Amino acid sequence: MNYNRKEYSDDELIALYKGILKPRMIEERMLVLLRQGKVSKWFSGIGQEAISVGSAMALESDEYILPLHRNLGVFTSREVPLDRLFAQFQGKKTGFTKGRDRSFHFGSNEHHIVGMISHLGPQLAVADGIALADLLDNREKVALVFSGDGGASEGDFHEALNVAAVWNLPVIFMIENNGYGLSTPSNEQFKFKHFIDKGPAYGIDALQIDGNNIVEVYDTVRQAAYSMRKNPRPMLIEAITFRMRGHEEASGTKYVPQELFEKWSKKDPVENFERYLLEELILTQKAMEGIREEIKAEIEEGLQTAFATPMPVADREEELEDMYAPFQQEVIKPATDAKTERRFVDAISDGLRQSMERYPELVLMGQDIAEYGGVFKITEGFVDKFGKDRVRNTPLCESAILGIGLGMSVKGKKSMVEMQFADFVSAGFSQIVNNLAKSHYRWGQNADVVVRMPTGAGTAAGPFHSQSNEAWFFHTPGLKIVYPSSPYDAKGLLNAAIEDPNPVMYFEHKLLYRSISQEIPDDYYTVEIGKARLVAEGSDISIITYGMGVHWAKQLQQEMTDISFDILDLRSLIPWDKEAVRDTVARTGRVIVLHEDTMTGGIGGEIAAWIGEHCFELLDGPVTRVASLDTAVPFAPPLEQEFLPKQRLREKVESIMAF
Ligand SMILES: Cc1ncc(C[n+]2csc(CCOP(=O)(O)OP(=O)(O)O)c2C)c(N)n1
Repeated sequence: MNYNRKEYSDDELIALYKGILKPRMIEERMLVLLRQGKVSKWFSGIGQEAISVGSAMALESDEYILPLHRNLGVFTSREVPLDRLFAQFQGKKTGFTKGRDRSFHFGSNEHHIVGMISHLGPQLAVADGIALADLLDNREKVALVFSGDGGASEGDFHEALNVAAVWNLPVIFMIENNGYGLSTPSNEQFKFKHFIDKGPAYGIDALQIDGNNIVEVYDTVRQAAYSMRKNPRPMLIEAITFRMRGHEEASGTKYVPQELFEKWSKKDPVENFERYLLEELILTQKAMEGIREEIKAEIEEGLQTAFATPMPVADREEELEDMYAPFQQEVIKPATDAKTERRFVDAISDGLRQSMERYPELVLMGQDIAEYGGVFKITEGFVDKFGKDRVRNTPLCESAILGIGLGMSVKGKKSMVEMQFADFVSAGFSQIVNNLAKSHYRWGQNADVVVRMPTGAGTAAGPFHSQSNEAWFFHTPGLKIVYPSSPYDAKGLLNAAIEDPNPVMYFEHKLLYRSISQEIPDDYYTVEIGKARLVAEGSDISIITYGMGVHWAKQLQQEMTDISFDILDLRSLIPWDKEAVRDTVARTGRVIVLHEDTMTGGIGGEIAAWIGEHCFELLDGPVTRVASLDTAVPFAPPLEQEFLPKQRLREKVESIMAF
């Protein structure tokens, strides 16, 4: 192997040697522990250490790295204490996730590392978000994120590279091309020859390097980072390497031709570098032995501490509490009595504008939200007021933008991501339910992101511009969900959602945008998240609902004047106001849970179940649900009217009253 040391001093080369030796020695020890049944699962990076170590050592210590499952060398190079690292592998509380996640699935802001989620690809956009935050704050930093050749087939890879290119984000995309994705060889994974061919297609500079040559990796990343700090832009580095062991230890290597192992064993990144250092008289055999002894002692000490730590004891309260970043909302009242009549759509816009004024760290991202003002014109005029840095038109890539929101949170920013229509959130679903929702529980990193969701039917817009999909998120711990039905709540809940450091799904019904208006305070104010609103107090029947359901219930109340309705607008779906639900049940004993979303698996099912379980003695009849038909949302108005639950509400009220 050809090492070109350039101007690097002996000390620098020795530091690289120590750097690459440590993960190798840890791995060798891990393999023994694995055979002894003391470690459950191991993804080996043997043969690929030069990439992790060379990259990590080339960056400044406060530049973020986003490693994957074979990048032990990143953690060791960032000097993560070995006892904590091993405790993490063993699921101990003294690891980085309190025993909640395994192996390398953790981040540590102290070490400027954001670890992976199993899905691989979503990691890439998080790096974009970190780089964007640095860029906006003129910090002259780069972020480096890893991808395997297999993971690069995911759509997330394309989205992250494309946004990074368009926004000139200083991200190094380090592709470890080791020839296999689990058992799948490259020729079954992609048709192109080299990843560097992809760079220019995105408008990104790309370099191919020998991933087994630590000096080459180190030097290339150093130079790239130096240039990118001064002239922010992404770069793609393809490191050619080989996976010397199975995908994980249990999966074996039968599917890999033996000659490849023979060929690549000659290129071992540790042995070759050792030989070079000896030949160049930079280190003696004896000095190397000394280094090995030191590392060995450190490993053994770390292992002893980790093994001596007991397994975690589950504490239910703590488990539930840690799903969310701690936050005690203080409800803010408007400073004056000044009020203006505003439509629902204008109330949202007003709240967003005032939140932008209040939080300089808030960045808005969405398709066509800048000069065009968004398809519903909610951000009209925002670019002139707040500038393009903070009001960002995005390419068409929901997943990347949501991941960027998480990356921005790592750097203390707030994001509001506008879905053009709530339906399109499915294209970014994994980022929300796997990354944003679980991040705080896993390693204590909150996702300070509000996702605005123009939702609902009634506009003859067909199956893909009309859906109610709040139930997709209702089932995901870690998210909050708010769903206003009035202009007052629309503004107050949006402000509250932006204040909250947790990921909040904010649903806004499109049909309400321009059909309702109300006098609302001119000043900034917030509405309490988790608090329902009693719309009408009555004694005959309760309608528990939210969003458009509130308006249907109110209309029916006006039509059926002989019945005394108690109408409860939940306003927040997670958390939802159990006390208010109990109170309404206590007042009437007859309950309908109404929502626009389809019936099966809808939120009404959960609320009805809770009432059955906790308010049984208060009931005078069965808890009933009224919801849309279990079909897609149809386009033609007569079909859509039949789909929606409005017509069935009256019948249900009559039947419950007759019960
Ligand atoms: C979305 C998703 N699909 C499938 C998997 C299962 N899986 C985990 S790693 C892996 C192979 C990844 O290959 P590559 O990106 O080349 O990285 P390598 O393991 O070779 O380092 C697969 C298929 C996964 N984790 N996530």
